[in-house]
Amino acid sequence: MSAAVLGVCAVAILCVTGVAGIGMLYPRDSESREVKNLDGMWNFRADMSPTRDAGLKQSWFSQPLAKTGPVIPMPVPSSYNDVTQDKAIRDFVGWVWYDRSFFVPQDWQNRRVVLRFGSAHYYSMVWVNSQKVVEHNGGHLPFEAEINKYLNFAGSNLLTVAVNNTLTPHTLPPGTITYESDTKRYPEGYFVQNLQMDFFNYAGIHRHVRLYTTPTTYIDDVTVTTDISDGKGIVNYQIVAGGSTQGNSIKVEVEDREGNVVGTSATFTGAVSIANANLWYPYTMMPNSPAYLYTLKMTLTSAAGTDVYRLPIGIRTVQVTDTQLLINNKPFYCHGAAKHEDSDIRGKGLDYALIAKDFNMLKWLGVNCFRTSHYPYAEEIMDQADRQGIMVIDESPGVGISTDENFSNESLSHHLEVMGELVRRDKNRPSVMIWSVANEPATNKDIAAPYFKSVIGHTKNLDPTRPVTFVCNHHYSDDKAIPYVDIICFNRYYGWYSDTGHTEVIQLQLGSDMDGWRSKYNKPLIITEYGADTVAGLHRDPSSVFTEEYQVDFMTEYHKLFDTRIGKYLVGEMVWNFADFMTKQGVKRVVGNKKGMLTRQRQPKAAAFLLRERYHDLMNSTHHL
Ligand code: BDP
Repeated sequence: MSAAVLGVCAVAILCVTGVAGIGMLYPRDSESREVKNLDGMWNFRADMSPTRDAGLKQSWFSQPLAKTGPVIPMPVPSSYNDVTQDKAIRDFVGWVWYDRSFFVPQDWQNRRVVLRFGSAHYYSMVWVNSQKVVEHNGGHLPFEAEINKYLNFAGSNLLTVAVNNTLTPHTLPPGTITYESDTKRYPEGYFVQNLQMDFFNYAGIHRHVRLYTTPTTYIDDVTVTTDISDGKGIVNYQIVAGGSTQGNSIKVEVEDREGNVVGTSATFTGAVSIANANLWYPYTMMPNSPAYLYTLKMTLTSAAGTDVYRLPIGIRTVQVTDTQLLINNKPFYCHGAAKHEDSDIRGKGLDYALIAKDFNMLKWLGVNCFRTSHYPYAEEIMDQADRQGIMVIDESPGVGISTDENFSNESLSHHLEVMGELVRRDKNRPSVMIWSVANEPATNKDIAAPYFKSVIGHTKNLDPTRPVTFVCNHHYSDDKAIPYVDIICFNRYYGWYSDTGHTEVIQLQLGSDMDGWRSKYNKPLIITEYGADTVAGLHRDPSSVFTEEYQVDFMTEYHKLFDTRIGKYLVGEMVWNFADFMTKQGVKRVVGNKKGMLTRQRQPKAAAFLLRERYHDLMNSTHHL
């Protein structure tokens, strides 16, 4: 088998992104728009052929999947890995196929019909009635296509999706395939996927699949930035219309929570000023009225009729000074957690019960910020951060960038493209306070300097209003990319991966490390990871590694040191991790990574109570306005 068969971008010429227009607005109902959900039980078939290309060669998209061979029911959204009892599906690498049928109302014929995927991991091809409508390269961001010309309005339609989870040196995250040719040790054609990240490569159609309609002239995109001036909230906006550009007019209204119109405008680009504005604050800064959201109502009138789109917006500013992170010009101390999006059974599939539980647990812990380690999370999760007032470090899937190939021009151009898709999706979210372009890349390499200069510069061009960073695990003496960031984010494991079991060295080592960063760069710091694997229910006194007592002792040492730097230059701490999560199998992982404050079932370990007490104290001492 050749690498070309599995490598998703081995077919580089075909690697087009599925960008229908400029915008990627979340599908919302309105008086001019309709949304139809295509979630549910789909037909599923993994292409188990030795080269994984039988489906493509035999055009499985040209007929219902069940006619090409055996299919099983597969929920959408979900990862396919943990749903069946079949190890071959759990560990599958290559193309999997999904299909389902659907109808569209006949009165949709005169509207624009868009098919939108919240995300599918990693490379997707989509056919409607056997005709290719879109391809998308990347596992964590939405893509869509206008499908009017492929639709049958008089009967059933067939929707077929092929998804390939192969990671290559140029995907984000990157990975490789090893082909074993020693037939004394491996069966013929044997290959394995090597991961460069510490989480399971869950795959499938992970988020909603939806159809939505708009008039043929429509609101395609809007960019909102906000400011505060003399007690007034300023909403700067830029609206882009799609379809016909002739003779369109726009009405812009800002509505408060009660639906009162508090500001208006009638230009595509402009600013609305709101007197006595209610600012968007994280819930820890404004417990009685957190996360105030206004609605930006846009009404586009054209020869095609009227299109209405409502966007929730928060008025707030974010700034970084030499020593502080400022929200609305007030110091903000981030006490948070890094997360993952996975859970039992569904893998990384969108799950509203899990989202609600996670936000309830975040607040129970007293968390006021989280990092979307190590990929963009579902829009429905980001909605809750906006609504509930939790700050987010919004991270790209740039995790595990380590080999020379990962720094190649091909990788760089994909990384720039992914940052474009991420900023386009999340630019209007008040909760997003910092963009993180990568986690733990090999920034000790010389090539990392131009690479990250370019990715960070590109992201700043896309959004000049937010700080940009990457998360670093190198020492200040050998890192090459920190000069380009606005705020230093770094991960440390003293007393775990080094000096294992020796909590007594943590304060000394961490203190000199942090002071070193500070004196070299004069920028504020957030520690974005520190943690110890802990098997819930394992106890030992005095503590030793993997016990609940050790996690408590370990964190206590970190906390003592943090307390000596808060108010100087440390502007945030984030524990690794919010909850246990699945990884590939390995001798260092006992059914996944166990550094969670919570088990994978979201039950607290002893350290969760320690963290809760600390975060609630910090809330009172550092935040109340
Ligand atoms: C850090 C990584 C994170 C890992 C963690 C660990 O950023 O993805 O899960 O280490 O080893 O280096 O637990």
